[in-house]
Amino acid sequence: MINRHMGRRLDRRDVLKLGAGGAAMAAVAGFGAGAAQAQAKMVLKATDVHPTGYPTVAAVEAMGKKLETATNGRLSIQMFPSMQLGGEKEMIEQAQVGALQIARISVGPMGPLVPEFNVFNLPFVFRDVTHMEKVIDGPIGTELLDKLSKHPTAGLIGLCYMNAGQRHVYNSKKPITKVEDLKGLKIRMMGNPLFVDTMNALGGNGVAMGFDQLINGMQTGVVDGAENNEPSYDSGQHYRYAKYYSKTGHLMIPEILVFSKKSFEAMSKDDQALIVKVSKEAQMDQRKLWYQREQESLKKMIAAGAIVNEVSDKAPFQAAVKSVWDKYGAQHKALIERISAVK
Ligand code: BDP
Repeated sequence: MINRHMGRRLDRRDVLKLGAGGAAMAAVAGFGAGAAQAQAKMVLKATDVHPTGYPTVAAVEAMGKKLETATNGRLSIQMFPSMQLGGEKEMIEQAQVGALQIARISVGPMGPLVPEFNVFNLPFVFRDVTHMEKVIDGPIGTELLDKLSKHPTAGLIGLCYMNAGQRHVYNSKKPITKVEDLKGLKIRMMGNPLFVDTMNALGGNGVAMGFDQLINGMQTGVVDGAENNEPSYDSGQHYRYAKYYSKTGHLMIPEILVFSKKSFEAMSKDDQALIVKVSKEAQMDQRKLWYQREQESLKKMIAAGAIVNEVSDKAPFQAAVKSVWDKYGAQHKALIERISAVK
């Protein structure tokens, strides 16, 4: 597969060849001894859809530096940014088989795997960013990460969350100031039926598509636009294809860092604990970078020609997505109540 923006994309065979710290782990299996495990050098492969310099990428790289320092270089992280290993779907699959260790993905595609995550994916579920941060930093956040880690077939360990601001609709046709403006617009949504239902409930036409397909989708007119936070819109240069950026703020979905369960279980308890510790620190490191980047991106995209508008009355948008809450929220009433009780 060729990715025009990044040069040749690695395919699954390359990934397996590059190894999941594979040689090191094979050596461990051969020795079968704890001592060998403690000494095995491992390069943890990490991936992200975003490019170098993006807050999530920088935070995971910083995590790698901490691992190197703490283990005298025995553990390190090699980052594959910019969708080099595919979109989020491919990233999840590779982590599941141990072909990569760390995938930084959105909670968005996690909903079909662990249904409780769909509560974070419900439109307008968080009052504001502070509310969202309190939820992910507190017991609910931890419980959901544990649910993922204990899931019998997901094959992933949930390490930590990261910030991703609010998602706003952008398109090539017109500014969205009221819910009726979405009518007839084809808007790319993340791969989870909840999001397509959300866009359809708002009156648009939701189209499920990988992030790695989006530019092509906008160029060919398969979609008129998409929805995302400012840093994604800016770093993907999506303003070149869809200049109207309307602050609908309909979704506030945290990011999640997942680790391959297969690889994790092959590591010593001490190494596992170290990875958990540095990832909790990464959750906070990323947050600082995020707030700076949001501001920078907003300035950059406006300078590049994006036309940004506020949406003053969100109430009709909230009313329109009631069917989504009925369909995906009814089975999680208690969790939703706990979330709204977080002050
Ligand atoms: C971005 C997330 C990224 C998602 C992307 C998307 O950081 O993980 O893949 O949105 O819309 O905000 O797919």
